[in-house]
Amino acid sequence: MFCFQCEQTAGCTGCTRNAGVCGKKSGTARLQDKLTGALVGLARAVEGNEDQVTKETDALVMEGLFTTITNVNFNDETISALTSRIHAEKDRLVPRCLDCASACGRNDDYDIDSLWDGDEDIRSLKSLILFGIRGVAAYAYHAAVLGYTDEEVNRFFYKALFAIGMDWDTDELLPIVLEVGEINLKCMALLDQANTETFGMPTPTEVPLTVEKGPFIVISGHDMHDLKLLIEQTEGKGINIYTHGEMLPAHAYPELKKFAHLKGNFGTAWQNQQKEFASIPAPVLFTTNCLMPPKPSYADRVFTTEVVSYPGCIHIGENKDFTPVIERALQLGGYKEDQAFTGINGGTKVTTGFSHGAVLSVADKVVDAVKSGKIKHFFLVGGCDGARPGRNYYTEFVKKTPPDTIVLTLACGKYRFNDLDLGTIDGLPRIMDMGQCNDAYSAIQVALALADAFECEVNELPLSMVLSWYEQKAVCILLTLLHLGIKNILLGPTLPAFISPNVLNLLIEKYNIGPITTPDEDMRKLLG
Ligand code: FSO
Ligand code: SF4
Repeated sequence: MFCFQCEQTAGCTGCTRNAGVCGKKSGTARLQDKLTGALVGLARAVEGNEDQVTKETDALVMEGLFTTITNVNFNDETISALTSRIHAEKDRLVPRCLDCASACGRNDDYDIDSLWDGDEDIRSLKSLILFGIRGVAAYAYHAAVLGYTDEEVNRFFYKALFAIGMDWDTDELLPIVLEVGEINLKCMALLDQANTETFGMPTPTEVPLTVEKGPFIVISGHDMHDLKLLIEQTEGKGINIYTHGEMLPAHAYPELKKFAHLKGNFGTAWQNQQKEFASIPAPVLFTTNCLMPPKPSYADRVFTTEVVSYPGCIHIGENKDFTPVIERALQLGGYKEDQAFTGINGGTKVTTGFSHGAVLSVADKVVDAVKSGKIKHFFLVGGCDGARPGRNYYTEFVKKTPPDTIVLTLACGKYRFNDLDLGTIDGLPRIMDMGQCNDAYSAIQVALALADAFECEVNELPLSMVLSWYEQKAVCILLTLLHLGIKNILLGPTLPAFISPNVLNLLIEKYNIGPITTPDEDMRKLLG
């Protein structure tokens, strides 16, 4: 196998043995490569047949790309079935192919090995495109579930997949890399619209970390629609719901927080799940990544839905009947007494919901505080968490931020510090959780509004971005920031293995992107 799409890749170069660091087996990796090759084949078949593309074709492409994101699907059976559906769709688009004896290469599946074994700069740029659109597809999928789609976003998937299959040089590929960022901005806006129009504008909300006695269900992942359905199906049944990981921001949406049995948040970021789920008397439902191979101690309590799948775990299908999860919760019964859990730093509650709507509603206050010198600097410390030991950098960095600075955060990396009480500035909390990784859209909106208020470029604001990455959604968000021309981003804990030295030099030259060093040194540099 060869896979180097995430931050924990073996030796910071690539997973090549019988299984990846994430637990993906080599056979599954091969099937995911085949699936991706089939998607390129489908994109080739779409070329010239655009009028034949239906919303089912688009949905299939989103599903195929999302399925191959790290920690989503470990199930050979579902991956193979999905590849067959992609082949069937290609045959529908180009039925004549089946009877044609000459191999024209126009509609063939792409052999992804030719990408992994190719020139390192081309491999680097194509990887940025491929991993980037995997991330975009996840966001497009969540929006589509709520009934929101965007033609331009959907069309771009075919363009990008087609490019991956072509023998193009760096000059041809580089603009497409940046276009991934542009399209992702549109896609995050679409998902923001889908979430806020469906569930209301998030408002700052305190979320307890205590699990109350009695039956409960833990729900993980990013899919708010699944959470809503689970909340509705458990209403009046004496079952409480606790969010986990990236589901935490759900507590801030008016149409979700109105349910009294959506009680609080359980656990921290994804990489701690094998320890945190081992002994809870409750089932866990995964709606997206990040699923780790379940340990025997709790495997029979793990349920999956949508594109998430793990062999042996019960999957809730399209009918969205959560009865098996509900029955398991009642059977397990929950805790006999309330359990007071804490965050990583000992805090008993966290706060979320600082969406663009919430922050911009107090924009005057923020601008005044900057003008009067009460706020000297903003840090966006956000992104994914992960298991690599160096990630405590982010906790240390936040602890070292001076009292006249604000920390904006988002995604699961915040669990390193979101239970810290850093106080307030003029009533504004010093740590503001803007939401999930896709809510980078909120951070961008706030940055643009501040630039507007101060009549300057975003790069001229007293704002620094200190980002952590793990999987492919972080790739598309990074490309969005580059598309917006944002400079001086610090990225860690390690740089992506798929960035070749030449591509890295290019990013440094154009955007002055750099690796994190130590909290002290970076703080000095950023405030200097
Ligand atoms: Fe984290 Fe996992 Fe949201 Fe990712 S839970 S790592 S970037 O899936 O998507 O932040
Ligand atoms: Fe390795 Fe990450 Fe690929 Fe898993 S997703 S096989 S850990 S590079």
